[in-house]
Amino acid sequence: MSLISSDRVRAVVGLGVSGVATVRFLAQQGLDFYVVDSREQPPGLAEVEALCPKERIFTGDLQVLTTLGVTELFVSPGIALATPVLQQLAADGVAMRGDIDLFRDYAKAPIVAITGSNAKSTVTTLVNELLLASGKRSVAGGNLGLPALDLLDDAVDCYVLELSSFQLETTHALKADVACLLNVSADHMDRYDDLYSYQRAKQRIYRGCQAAVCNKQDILTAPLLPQDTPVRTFTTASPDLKEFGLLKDSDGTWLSYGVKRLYNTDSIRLKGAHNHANVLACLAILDVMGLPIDTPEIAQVLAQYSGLPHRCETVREVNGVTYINDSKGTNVGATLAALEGLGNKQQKTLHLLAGGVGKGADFAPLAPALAKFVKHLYVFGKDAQNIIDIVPEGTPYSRAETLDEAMRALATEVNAGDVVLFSPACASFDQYKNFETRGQHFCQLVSAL
Ligand code: UMA
Ligand code: ADP
Repeated sequence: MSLISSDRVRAVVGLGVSGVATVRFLAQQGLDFYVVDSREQPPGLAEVEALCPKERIFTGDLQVLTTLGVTELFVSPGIALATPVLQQLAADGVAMRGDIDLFRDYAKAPIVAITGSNAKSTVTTLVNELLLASGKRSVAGGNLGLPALDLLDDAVDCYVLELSSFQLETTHALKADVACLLNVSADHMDRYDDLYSYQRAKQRIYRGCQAAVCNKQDILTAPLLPQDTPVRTFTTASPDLKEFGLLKDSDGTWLSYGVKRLYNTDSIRLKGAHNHANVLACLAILDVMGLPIDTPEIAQVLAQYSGLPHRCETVREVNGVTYINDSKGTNVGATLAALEGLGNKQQKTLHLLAGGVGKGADFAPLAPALAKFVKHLYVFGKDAQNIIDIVPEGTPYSRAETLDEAMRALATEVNAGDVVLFSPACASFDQYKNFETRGQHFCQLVSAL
């Protein structure tokens, strides 16, 4: 039986992967819908033409939505709700929903929902691995790549969803079993008026949740929930009694719960303080689900999980110089974490390659870390000048048009013992299709050295 009412006039807005998954799902339920995309030839058009009568598909302009008598829209995450035609329809009472809202209506198994400005994909994939190792039939998707609606399956024990602020804007009552907000730092400032409106979108993850996990060191992640909702916090400092954190002793640094030492950081493969925070968040999620966190199976996953490609990934060492690909560093917060995680406090060894599309970001928060850790900075791409504007005195920099050019400039500057960090602090779409192709290009340039 369909859960959604048949007297609504609905339209799927946008034909990327979320829109196509929504079309597929609505068609499977036997429901009628319109399909609209602002582009003449959207990527999913061919598949949608096989699922929906031609006279219900409109491409080239969203304005047509005002003529269809719609009452409910499924808006793709890449389309801002501030788009004038959507604002007009919302003011007329049309419901603005998204694929995650629809997923919520149909998902029967518990949902673990994860958001944050950074580390979402790392934590989502690791939680999924840990749940699988705990014997759960768990699946992961959402902003990670596989649209949530494609995950729906009655045989699943648990859904692990990575959610973006864009997806959360069109999700009204997620009611996750565990909702986790990892961190909030400025991103997508070309789509939000200010950090506060971006944070408000992120905080929607907590709506109606059964339990929450947040970051003790980031007040912007703190949830406002009924008092009896269990909340676990994590920190990279010493933990309070009912908190996940790091304890140091003569045997090293331990991932701990209160005073209980769980895992020595030497026994886990992910390195750097930011990754320790990520693992602590994963353990907090499992713990609040009532699952054991100190089993041999969990220990094995933590010892083996090396993270995803393009996230502080060591490419290779050439003549004593280590090259690191952090192409997924698409905002200031990610690049800061990489600089702090890899920088040497005693001696400046880092060569940072950065640039691309700044998405309206203020790069100033990078300045202290540049001064502290960076031996030479190389900037390229559309918003190179905005980065140059904040470079502190005493940090040498070179300006290039492209990554190839920046790599040529770098060749004469590096010495054995140095580390080359490709962490752009920017989106890639001025010169690349996405962060993956940008990262692959860096890896190719490094392979050719
Ligand atoms: N577009 C138009 N006109 C339209 C519809 C879309 O021009 O009518 C454009 C959008 O402006 C955007 C592009 O098409 O530039 C894709 O938008 P979309 O909403 O169709 O995107 P999907 O293909 O459905 O992919 C989305 C997420 N993309 C975005 O939020 C932009 C994917 O996250 C996600 O993996 C996928 O759903 C499955 O859930 C990508 C992403 O970049 C990786 N996310 C951002 C991030 O991580 O920072 C939020
Ligand atoms: P997201 O899915 O949120 O973009 P990823 O796991 O793909 O997150 O990592 C994105 C970027 O954030 C990478 O550059 C990675 O090195 C960096 N990063 C990973 N963990 C953290 C953290 N705890 N805080 C800040 N940045 C982080």
